[in-house]
Amino acid sequence: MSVKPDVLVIGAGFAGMYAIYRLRKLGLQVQVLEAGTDVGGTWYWNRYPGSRCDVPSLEYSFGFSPDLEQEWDWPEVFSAQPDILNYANHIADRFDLRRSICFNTRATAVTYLEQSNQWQIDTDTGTSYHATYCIMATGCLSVPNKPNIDGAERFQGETYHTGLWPKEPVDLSGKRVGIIGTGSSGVQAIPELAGQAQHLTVFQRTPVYTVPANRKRMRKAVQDEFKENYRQIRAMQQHNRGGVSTFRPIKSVKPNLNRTSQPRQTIDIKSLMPEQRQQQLDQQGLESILGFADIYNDLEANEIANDLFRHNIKRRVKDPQVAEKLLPKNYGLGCKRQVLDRDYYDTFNRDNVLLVDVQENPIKAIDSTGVQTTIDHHELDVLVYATGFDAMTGALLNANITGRNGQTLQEKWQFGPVAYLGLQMNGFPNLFTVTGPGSPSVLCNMLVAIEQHINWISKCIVYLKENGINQIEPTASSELTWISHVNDVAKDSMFTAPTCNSWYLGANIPDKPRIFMPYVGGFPQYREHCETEQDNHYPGFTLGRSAD
Ligand code: N01
Repeated sequence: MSVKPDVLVIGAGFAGMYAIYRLRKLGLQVQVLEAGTDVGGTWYWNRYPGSRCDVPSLEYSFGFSPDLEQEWDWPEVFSAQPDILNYANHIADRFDLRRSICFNTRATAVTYLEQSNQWQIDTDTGTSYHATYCIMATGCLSVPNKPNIDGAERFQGETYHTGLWPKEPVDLSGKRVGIIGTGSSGVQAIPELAGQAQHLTVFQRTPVYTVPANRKRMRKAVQDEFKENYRQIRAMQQHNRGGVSTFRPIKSVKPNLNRTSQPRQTIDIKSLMPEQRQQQLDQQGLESILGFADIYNDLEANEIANDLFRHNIKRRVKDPQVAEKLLPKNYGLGCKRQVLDRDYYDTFNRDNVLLVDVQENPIKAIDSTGVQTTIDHHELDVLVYATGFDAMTGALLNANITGRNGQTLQEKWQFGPVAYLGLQMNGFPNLFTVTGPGSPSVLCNMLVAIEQHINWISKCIVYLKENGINQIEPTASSELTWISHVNDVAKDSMFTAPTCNSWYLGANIPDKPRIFMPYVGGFPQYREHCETEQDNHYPGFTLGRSAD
């Protein structure tokens, strides 16, 4: 006999997994629907060679269970995808989560039934599910973007997308491989593919600013020190803009363990003479340039830093013509998510790698044997799309969500996402989004953001139940006030500079409204706003009771 859940959750990535744990602890029945065959979300789908995280693993981990923190060991400071997926699997086993998940089940429609105050979720298995509350734990970077290139379906070779990489091993030996895209995924995959394939052709539209990734193995002494101090570290995360603590190991010395980028310096790049800047680059590395105080708010300072990056590329890449193509020119540091690499520029010194600049020489079509640009035809056995995602809104819009009065989410968001705190939308009662647009989301350590959202949602549902209430949705005015605040804090940042085109802005998807989607005001400020709502019994929301 099946039990009707209190809460339906879509997605069994880290958010869906933690939702099971949390909601069960609160005595609620929860059912998760997951399209994949197992847990892990992003880390389940993004198995491409070179895939790894840009947040240190001791921080990119859950804080809800001290036992979990103590028993799990990370092999590297910044983990590769298989290690993060192992962690996800361990959590699923340890907390017996899989019994609440229907795998191989994709939600095809999510509909609010007004009369019964229920959400109905139709799936591709033919089964429909019902519950009062629905949580969209569908991820921010989970809908792969595959550009519409003429003739793509005619390609006779193997085709892969980095965001949908197969579970089975892909053998590239002796093959001519092409890759389209040089964002974070492409930059990580390119050195690996070049090492495996007979030949690699890189189709680059926009060059990146990339810094060398931290490659350190985890030292036991450092990990032990983190484990001893985890309560303090988790508290520090709550007060950091990006949800990463400023904890530095003392006993195990060796600095620089715990950084995604160089800590902010108090000096300005403009205050240094050109030779001093060069000296810093030479002695402290390219990543130290990211720490200057002025480069994200002063265009002149930004351009000085951009130029140091270009200078570094010219030094690293032997062929000056290739180096020239790799120079980012039309936008500045801070516009896009910072890319981290392992041997990216050295890869272009290899004999088996060709760089094609598709700005200069656009892709005209794909045919049965390869890629045709305006001047060349590139014969390929394998074509890899590293072309990113329909970020933040893609998965929600694709889910066919219909709220009150038959209003679809597509209609509500036709000019861009409108939501309160990235948690709920007016007109869609009892539907929650995890790390949705208008929350810090992709600008924050995802696991910290996820825990905070699931804790908030769980507490909210318990409050409703305890108070005989079964409906909650934000008021239209709190939603609009919040969105205008989200826009205000983003408007003078590098993220929204006129020359900037990023997936944060939706600029990578044709016809997507250009709106800066995540909340740039920082995790602590955002969290306090959410807490104020709960402490004051949800003044920005309408609460109600309808027939069960
Ligand atoms: O996607 P992207 P991604 N013809 O959108 C190009 C996270 N992540 O998967 O810039 C030719 O950044 C496109 O060119 P352009 C991280 O948050 C994290 O790499 O649009 N090229 C671009 O070069 C990251 O930011 C990690 O001109 C086309 C590339 O494809 C986010 O995921 C690792 C094209 C897409 O880059 C997304 O990264 C991986 C076309 N028609 C991902 N269409 C880490 O933790 C698109 N492109 C380290």
